[in-house]
Amino acid sequence: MTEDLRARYAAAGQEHVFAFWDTLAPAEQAALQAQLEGIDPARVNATVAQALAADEAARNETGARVDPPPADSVVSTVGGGADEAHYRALGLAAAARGEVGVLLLAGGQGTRLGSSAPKGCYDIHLPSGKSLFQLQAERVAKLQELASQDGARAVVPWYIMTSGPTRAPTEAFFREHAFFGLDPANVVFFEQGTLPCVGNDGKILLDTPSCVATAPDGNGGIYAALRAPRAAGDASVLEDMARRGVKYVHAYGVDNCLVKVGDPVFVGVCLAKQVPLGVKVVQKTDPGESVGVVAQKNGAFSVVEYSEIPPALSEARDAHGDLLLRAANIANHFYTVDFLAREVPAFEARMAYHVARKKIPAVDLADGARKKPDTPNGIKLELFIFDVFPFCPRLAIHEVARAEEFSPLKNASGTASDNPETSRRDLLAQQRRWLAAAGAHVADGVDVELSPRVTYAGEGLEAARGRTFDQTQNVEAL
Ligand code: UD2
Repeated sequence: MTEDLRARYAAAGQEHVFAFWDTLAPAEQAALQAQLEGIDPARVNATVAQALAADEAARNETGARVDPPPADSVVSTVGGGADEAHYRALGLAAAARGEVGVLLLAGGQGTRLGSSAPKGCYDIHLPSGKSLFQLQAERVAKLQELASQDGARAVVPWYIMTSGPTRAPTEAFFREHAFFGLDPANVVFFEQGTLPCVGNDGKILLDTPSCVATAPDGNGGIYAALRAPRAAGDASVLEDMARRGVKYVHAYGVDNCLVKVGDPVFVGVCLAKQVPLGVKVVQKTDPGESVGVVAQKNGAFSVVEYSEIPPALSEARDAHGDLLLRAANIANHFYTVDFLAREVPAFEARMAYHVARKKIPAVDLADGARKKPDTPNGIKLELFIFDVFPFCPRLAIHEVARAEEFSPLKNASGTASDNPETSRRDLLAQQRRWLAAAGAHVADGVDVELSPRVTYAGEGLEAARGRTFDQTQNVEAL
């Protein structure tokens, strides 16, 4: 091992990572050395210090002025209306010009769900048995079809951010399913960064005697990941977008079965408002719901995350009895590529990491045994995707109906909410509403699933008029 590597870790007070060096086989030593050379221990210390200071400040921040976002930044299409059609036309026209790309956030480890596979692989037990990835892939295909006019074949490239733990199984799942019919050339995988986990004492944790414990750097890791080469010689995502002429990006979380992938209405709202950044929200009614809330904090846009909001603020109500902060963030964002490529790098270093206190399996330095703690023994550092908000003076907040757009899969089957059962229920209820609006009749107790090949958001169901559906089924064509 090169002595200056050990010296760098010693200078940062992190020399304990070599504690078991002499017991390691040569291959293990090589693996540990390679991993340690990819980590800057001094930067880890600085990042931890900045994160802990920001966490402390946020917890003790009494002077912060937190208000609902200004009304003129909010556009609501709840209940549809003429404006929605106008926005949809703007968004579809941009997609038709090849200017819209979709960015899927799929690096989360889904620990609350209890599944070891990436969340997108999850089967919420629809009649079709489709996974979340398949539903989203077919929505991309349908959007391309809706945007294709006069014979031109619109392409909506799909960029999928994975993390260390989710990359291989995600790519394998797409290959096994032949990319769900999409052209693989338009599905671009990339990987977010990871950061070492540190103990409550700030010391880097070892997952094994020859491996540092690491975790994905949060969905805010997307900003650095967009610029990083995807593999030796591969263009970065931003370079790929530039080559394709992509100007606008719709980014969303994988776990929402109702997500309108590349939503032309949302894109249209942001184009009409001419903003570099947009966020889709639904009305929050339960103070304890695990969602961030869009706010103005000390005069700047912000999302106050559910894991950091003081109870007094999450429970505060206005004169009408509604929650004061009720613009619930649903992990659904719009960007201009220009903002991502040119504006974010200028302020990125000022975004403080968040501290997630977790139970992290780690090697006990006293005896070299790997132990799974039953109380939080350390922190994972993560950036949140909305940490860019305070640096962006102009953004659009697009309010949509929860029943049409948001039913996240967070928890295991049988839990109280946000689970496979609620996902299945909400998607089938939405499609039952679409069929009723089209003049079809679905018998009680019957579940009729409409494939994204049939409809993207309830349009194109004229052929269902007058039909009665009396058997649970998945409809791939009308
Ligand atoms: C997210 C939002 C929260 C609310 C909630 C709604 C953030 C930071 N918080 O909270 O405000 O909107 O969702 O469902 O967005 N992900 C990565 N890499 C990571 C971590 C997460 O790609 O390192 C992805 C993850 O795969 C998912 C999305 O980001 O698609 C949200 O992650 P989560 O489900 O862990 O976030 P949650 O529920 O804590």
